[in-house]
Amino acid sequence: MKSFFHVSDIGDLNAALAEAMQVKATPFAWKHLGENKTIMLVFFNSSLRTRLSSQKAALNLGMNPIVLNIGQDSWKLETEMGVVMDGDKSEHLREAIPVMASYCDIIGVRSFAGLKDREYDYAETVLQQFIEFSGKPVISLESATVHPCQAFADLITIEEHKKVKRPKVVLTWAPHPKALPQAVPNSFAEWMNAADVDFVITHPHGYELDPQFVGDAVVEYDQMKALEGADFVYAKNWSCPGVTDPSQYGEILSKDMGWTVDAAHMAVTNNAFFMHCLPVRRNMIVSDEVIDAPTSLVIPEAANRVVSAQVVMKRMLENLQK
Ligand code: AN0
Ligand code: CP
Repeated sequence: MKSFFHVSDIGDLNAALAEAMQVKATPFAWKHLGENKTIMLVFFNSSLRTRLSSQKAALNLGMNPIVLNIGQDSWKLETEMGVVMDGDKSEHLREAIPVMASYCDIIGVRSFAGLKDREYDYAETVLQQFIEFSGKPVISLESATVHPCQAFADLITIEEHKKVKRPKVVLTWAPHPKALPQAVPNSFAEWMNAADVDFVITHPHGYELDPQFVGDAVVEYDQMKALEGADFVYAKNWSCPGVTDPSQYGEILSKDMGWTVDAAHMAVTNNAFFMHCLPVRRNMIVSDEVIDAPTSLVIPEAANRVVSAQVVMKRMLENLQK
């Protein structure tokens, strides 16, 4: 695996899930693979789960993780090409990336969407620079448009908890006070479309995700109707993807608290499990009652972030040995 961005990068999903279960059962069985190998984990944005689960996954594989928080531990980095660097950014990615690459074998990058320029974000401009200028395998640790380590962990969690062969999975938008990226719903949609599930997306008008991620999913604007008979309810806020009106890209179009997932929403489901990638704002996205119920999977879902990261790193290490 050269880079990890899209569901297509992981190949056959059943094989990936089988490998995930093996990794989960015997996490230290591949400790030799990472010997004398280093992964650089570069964070332009805050993180709890991605940071810790990536470090843990690397350590399980016997690999050394180095974490760099850009702008806090490092110089502030310029990401735009061709600019006069007379502002507060002391160093350009064009130098910083090859320097970081010279100290490691694999690079993971967290770089959120700026939510100002749709074209810039959807071209994955920062991640593409890491791919181009590092020459190393690159993992998206949530980049402008995707969060594949999260979506893979979500799929593992669904596989572990499903009670029917082909469960109904509903991705529902929920309100949030700040404008958030579309990376999590984009990747979740992409992975669910590739998985053996009935997939429905529900959101208020104007929140249509990019067609490349919606794929063949059913989009239902009536949230209650969408949730009927669901086996898994996956809540997430996202800002306007700017598909129907590009001028609204990154804006908050709704704060309708009627979309908060509460007991009344869960009552129309098939006793569904509740999922969220975390961090979550209680009583905005989901009521206390729903997230604290035994059907809430948020903690096992977060725990599976180690498993998904470890499968990805394991495959990259195996590839380096070829
Ligand atoms: C981020 C987001 O919505 O993309 C990270 C989620 C994993 N969430 C927040 O910034 C609250
Ligand atoms: N779910 C997730 O990626 O969490 P962090 O932002 O804390 O890494």
